[in-house]
Amino acid sequence: MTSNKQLLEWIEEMAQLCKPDSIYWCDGSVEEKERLQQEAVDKGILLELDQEKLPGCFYHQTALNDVARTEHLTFICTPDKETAGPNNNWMSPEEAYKKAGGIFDGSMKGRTMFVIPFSMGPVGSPFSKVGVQLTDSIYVVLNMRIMTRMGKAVTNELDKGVDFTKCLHCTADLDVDRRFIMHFPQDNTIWSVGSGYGGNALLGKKCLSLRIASHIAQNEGWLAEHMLIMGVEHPNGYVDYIAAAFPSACGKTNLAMLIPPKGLKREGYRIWTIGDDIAWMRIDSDGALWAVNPEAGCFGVAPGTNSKTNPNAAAMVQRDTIFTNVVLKSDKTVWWEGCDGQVPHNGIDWQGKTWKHGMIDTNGNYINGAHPNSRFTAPIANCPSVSHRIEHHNGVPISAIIFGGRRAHLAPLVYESFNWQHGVFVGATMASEMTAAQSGAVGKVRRDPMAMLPFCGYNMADYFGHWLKMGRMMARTPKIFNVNWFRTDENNNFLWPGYGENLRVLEWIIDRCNNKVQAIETPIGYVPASDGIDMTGLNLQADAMKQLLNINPANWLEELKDISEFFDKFGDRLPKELWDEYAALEKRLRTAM
Ligand code: OXD
Ligand code: MN
Repeated sequence: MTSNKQLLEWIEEMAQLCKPDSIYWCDGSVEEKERLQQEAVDKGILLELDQEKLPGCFYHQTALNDVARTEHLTFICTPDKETAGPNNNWMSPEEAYKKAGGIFDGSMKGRTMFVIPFSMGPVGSPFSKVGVQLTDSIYVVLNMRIMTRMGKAVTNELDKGVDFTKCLHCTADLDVDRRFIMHFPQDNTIWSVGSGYGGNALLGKKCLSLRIASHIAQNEGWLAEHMLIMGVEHPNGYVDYIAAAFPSACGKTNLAMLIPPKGLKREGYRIWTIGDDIAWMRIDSDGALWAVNPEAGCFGVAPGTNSKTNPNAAAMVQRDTIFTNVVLKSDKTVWWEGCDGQVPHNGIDWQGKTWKHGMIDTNGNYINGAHPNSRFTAPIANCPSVSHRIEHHNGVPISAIIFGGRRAHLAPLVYESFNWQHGVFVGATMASEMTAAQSGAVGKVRRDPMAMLPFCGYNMADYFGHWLKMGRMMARTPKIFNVNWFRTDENNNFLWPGYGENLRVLEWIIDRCNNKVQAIETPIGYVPASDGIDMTGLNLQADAMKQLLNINPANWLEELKDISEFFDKFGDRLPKELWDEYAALEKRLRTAM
């Protein structure tokens, strides 16, 4: 319990609304974890996996209608609609509290209300924010235990009277028609009901660390971003840190945990993982940008993860991991499409059905055993490449910011913006083909500025303005780049091998940051010279690098039309600087035609 009066009063009020049979305060201890795991197993919420092969690992299956974030049911509830902006669904706070309140009312009858005190960021760091989540779900408690710093140490902070985000969550009846993920930035409050899926239910993650935090960051003068953080240790021992934003399920986890490929001219690189999804970045007293990962775990996409694509993640999930919606094998281990080892002949699929590899549906399509958005939840401390600096209260200094997305045809492998303002334009005009991480049309191109479209808790026009302002406040700005690992040839084959080989591109980026390599100026930014990226030991098809770096002004002019439609949505609120960048790019492209 706590001596924090405000917290006690809020819990009492929420308990009166949800009417649980009992209230349980989580202390975060190992004993508590083991007890809750056992209770979850007894209730059929978790299944214990083979503890010799996968020590500390469990398996969970969600409801069939609850497998991804539901952006159409996610709302920013500010007093006026303009503050939320055209990038968000909006509901007035009165209506939202009433609507969700009706579903929360009595929703925990017969259930326990768990109280989870948690810290995003190392407990007590100037970056960190405290939250308290109330939930009816043991699965959520056990996931929050991995994803956040949770329990007694945070209660001690709350006893000191620190401010906290009030996070109310109930799975209720998991009815998609009674599902809402509501954010009340003015009240520092989140209400999520009707879903147990990670991005909707682990409220420290997207809801607090991005939507609420982006609003706080705007007021306090820092950045809350959908970015991985990694350290690249040079052969001489110096470490450059990079923050990179990619839309959901576009390889942030793989990049953050990359293993240096064989054959680079300069040998002896080493990658250090700080975070794979979220970065909080502040300007320190040296005038540079410093970042922490507010999370303590990884909630990663399982399909495609194996010891070739991501050896570090493959090792990380061998213990203390919760697997959700993957294939359960008869030997009580797990499998997913693109997993290591033999393809199992049969198992239980993500829908709980008996599944055989090679089964096809009535349209002749392969039936997935694992859901394409099936996940692992694993402590980042178990990742072999984890950096000891994850616990540093002041974070790590950022040399480069990278934006990226899936673009089969348009964007080159890598380009560098001309300066911070142009870099903000590059981030603001990001677009990507959609993935299974959100319900919606997979493959459709959507504009996803800074990979924050689903996560920016306020009007994106103001968010762009905030980025511009941050640039003016820094004595030294990181350089801003754009990458595209997903460009294809005329037969739809990827031109770039990706994964570990991406270090070749990072090497060029870091060399640019350290003024060690020349670049070629193009209308969209600086690109590597034909010999700029170290290709030793890599067998690419002839002229692949030429295709990868090709910039087609006509296609970019076409893209500008879509960008202008997107910018128009923000009306006069869009910072003038972005239209200036737009006009300058258009001029450069026309000159190049
Ligand atoms: C995630 C997401 O889970 O972006 O990280 O959907
Ligand atoms: Mn994410």
